[in-house]
Amino acid sequence: MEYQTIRWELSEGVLTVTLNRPEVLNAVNDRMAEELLDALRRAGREPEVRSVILTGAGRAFCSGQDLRERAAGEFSYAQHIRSRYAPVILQLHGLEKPVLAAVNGVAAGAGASLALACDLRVAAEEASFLQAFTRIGLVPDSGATYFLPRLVGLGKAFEMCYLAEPIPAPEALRLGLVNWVVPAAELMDKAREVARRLASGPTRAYGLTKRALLRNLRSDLPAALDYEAMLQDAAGRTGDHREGVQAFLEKRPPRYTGR
Ligand code: LHQ
Repeated sequence: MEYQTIRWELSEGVLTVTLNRPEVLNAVNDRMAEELLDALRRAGREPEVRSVILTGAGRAFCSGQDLRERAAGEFSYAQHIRSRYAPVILQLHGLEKPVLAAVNGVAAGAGASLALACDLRVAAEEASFLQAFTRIGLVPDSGATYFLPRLVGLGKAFEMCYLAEPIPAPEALRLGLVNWVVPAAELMDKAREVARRLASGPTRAYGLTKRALLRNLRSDLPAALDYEAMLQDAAGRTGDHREGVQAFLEKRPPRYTGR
């Protein structure tokens, strides 16, 4: 698929996907949702991709649904969310490689949900998170009601969804909504530093770690212990595990290949 609304750049095992409609603050139209899904599926398939950065072109990360694409209320929102947004969120969440959002500016509505569905978030000092939905009489969607209470607690999630005020990056850091805040000029350097480190790590173990953390959000302790044991069998059979132990015994840094 030829991309018109996003950019795909692969370098040193790090795939950078850039939402690229800066004139509308990277609002998501049908085409962008399709391209994003295609890019994330490719990221899962291609072994050269060992970590992913999601970011936005221009001054915003993403302003959510393109409100100009269709007249309000004139199509099935349920069908639109199920066919456009849910597959992207599930793909981001299920991608068994580390995924990092580099939040360069405002992340609003479903744009915030895209950032929340990533494993890690680094934000520019000027970035903000806006649960814009109730401003236009809508319900938070694309995973916002799933991720927000888990990341910031129910009380803060209510506040963010009801009042729909932007949460500036420094406050987002205090809340645990983002992992790092850096000056805008350093955003991509920081994102690449983290993503490169992850891209040279034991990809399969990271993927299985993601699976365990996400599944065990919904498990009791005996089930969590059992699931970890099962995944450890898979990790224990990888070449990267053998290399990790060998490197430890030889007192040298490991050279992981992702296999
Ligand atoms: C936009 C947008 C935008 C089009 C800025 N669309 N043009 C899922 C499926 C089904 C139904 C509905 O919803 C959903 C999920 C959702 O995502 S609902 C939430 C949709 N998003 C929003 O409500 C946010 C709308 N945008 C804003 O509130 C502001 O633009 C923010 C706070 C993000 C930024 O404000 P400013 O920095 O003041 O920028 P601006 O408003 O001047 O925007 C710049 C341009 O971008 C402007 O165009 P113009 O031609 O006047 O320069 C905006 O119209 C355009 N734009 N967001 N979502």
